[in-house]
Amino acid sequence: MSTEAGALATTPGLDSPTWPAEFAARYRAAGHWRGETLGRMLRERAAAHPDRTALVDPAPERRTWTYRELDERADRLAAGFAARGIAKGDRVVVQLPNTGEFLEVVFALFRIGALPVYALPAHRATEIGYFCSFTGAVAYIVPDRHAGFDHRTLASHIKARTPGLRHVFVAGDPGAHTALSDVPRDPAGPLDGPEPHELAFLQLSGGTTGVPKLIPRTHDDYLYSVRGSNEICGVDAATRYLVVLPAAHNFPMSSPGWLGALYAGGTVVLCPGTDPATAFPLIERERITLTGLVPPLALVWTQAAPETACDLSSLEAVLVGGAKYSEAAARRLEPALGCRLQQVFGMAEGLVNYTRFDDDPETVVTTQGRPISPDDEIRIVDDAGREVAEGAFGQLLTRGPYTIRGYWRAPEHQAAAFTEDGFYRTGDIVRRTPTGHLVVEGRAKDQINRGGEKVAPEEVENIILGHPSVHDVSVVAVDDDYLGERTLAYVILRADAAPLKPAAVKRFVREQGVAAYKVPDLVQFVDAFPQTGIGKVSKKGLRSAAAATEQL
Ligand code: OOB
Repeated sequence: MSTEAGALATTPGLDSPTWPAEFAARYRAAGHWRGETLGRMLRERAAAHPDRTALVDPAPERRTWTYRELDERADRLAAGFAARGIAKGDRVVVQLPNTGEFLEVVFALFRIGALPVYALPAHRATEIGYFCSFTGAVAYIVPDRHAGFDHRTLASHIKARTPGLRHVFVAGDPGAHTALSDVPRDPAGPLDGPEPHELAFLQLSGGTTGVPKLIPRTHDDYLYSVRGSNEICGVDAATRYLVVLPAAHNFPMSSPGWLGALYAGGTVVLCPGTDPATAFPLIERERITLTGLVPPLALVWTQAAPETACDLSSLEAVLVGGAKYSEAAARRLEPALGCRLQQVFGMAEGLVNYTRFDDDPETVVTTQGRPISPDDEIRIVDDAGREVAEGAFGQLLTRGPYTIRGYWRAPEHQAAAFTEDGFYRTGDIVRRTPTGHLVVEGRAKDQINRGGEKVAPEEVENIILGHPSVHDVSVVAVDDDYLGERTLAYVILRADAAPLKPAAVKRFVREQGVAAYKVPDLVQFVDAFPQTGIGKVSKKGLRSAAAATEQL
């Protein structure tokens, strides 16, 4: 595949730009890429300690699987999927909550070399329809019901309008589809499986454009980020990691997450909810040592911990990231939860930064950490792409052994998202301290970070523009004490349209079938948008107008 960005290395089957040969050689020589695959990793752990508990799924009744059981389940399901025609390189949209089936399914797909496309449980028809059609998915895997929503109905709708989608597998009662438990589990001959430099899965980008972009991660690069994270976070066989955030998100998957725990021979405990009433008793009962939270959850846990009757003393550290964690909130976490805080500033595209255990306490509460790898290259540049003075703010560009060189099948986005020499433009505004720690100061990209959940304004704007009464719309972030940011839609109605209520706009967005976190929190009707010098809608002007409006 050739791209506008010039001489980028590509490998057939990857469908995206990859690392040039000299970089790949350097990362291998440095021992970062070790020729591992996710499937073989689990196999080796199962051989080394078959009877250790790999995972605990506490709801509705407590189930535990040893490493041997998880490995065998993955093998048998891989055979069943293969018998159903799912092959290496095929895409499979996986939308499962935090349950044992999630791990069983993704390891089965890793074994085959089929690529999970990681949907979030909150996604609805618009997102899922897009993932299935854009990736040419052959299968879609759902729970029967989750959080009051019937995923089987959604799956029927998607299947009817996506001709290439051959299978829907359901964890639980299948309705009109195939139960995951009915997929034949006859042992198959050895599967070819993927090579370490090949793709392991497609992760979703937070998104700044009308539709999310897909992030191609390879086995080698991803496992390096897991191993590096484990070293930094002290993950070992005694680690008991609680998966609180959706297991499909990069943070609870690999920073160091459930993969880190499995890599080290520890135990993964899947949390069915995020609230202290669900999580705290589990921490006590399962003797949880480590977990990862977004800042709004960290706030809630910090407030609840001093009041709880649960024993949280097993907790050694809590990782907080995904959105800016305020210094004031960060200072309160350790005393309240009685464990160490580690800040994480990461992205599904690659680069992950952590504060370290031996950082001084001020660094832990005032910075978002420093990169995992000595080979993570960091550039902080001004709008013209020139490096800023040391310590000054600028846009963060990065390149390294686990940061992608391009999105999957998206050559049209290459030049905007990556420099010609392969640096990913994160869109984050940061400064670097003398110790090399990064402080996130803001954002240059058009994205709203709703407590870690990323919303692309353009996507929401396009939906609202579909309303017959709407002439124009602009979606911006407003500051929020709890979430950090919330979404505000400024709407200009058509001259001939009857007045609308904000609730009607929100309902319209919801009815289009999108994740609930994309429904605007606030809607304001205006006659015109502030404009920039060249007549474009000024988002900055809208943001300051929002800040000045009392009733917000
Ligand atoms: C994580 O990954 P994504 O892909 O959902 O979002 C990445 C973006 C970053 O570019 C940045 O804008 C924001 O989320 N972000 C933070 C942050 N951590 C992420 N902004 C301020 N402070 C932080 N600590 O969110 C993600 C992936 C792996 C580990 C942790 C988070």
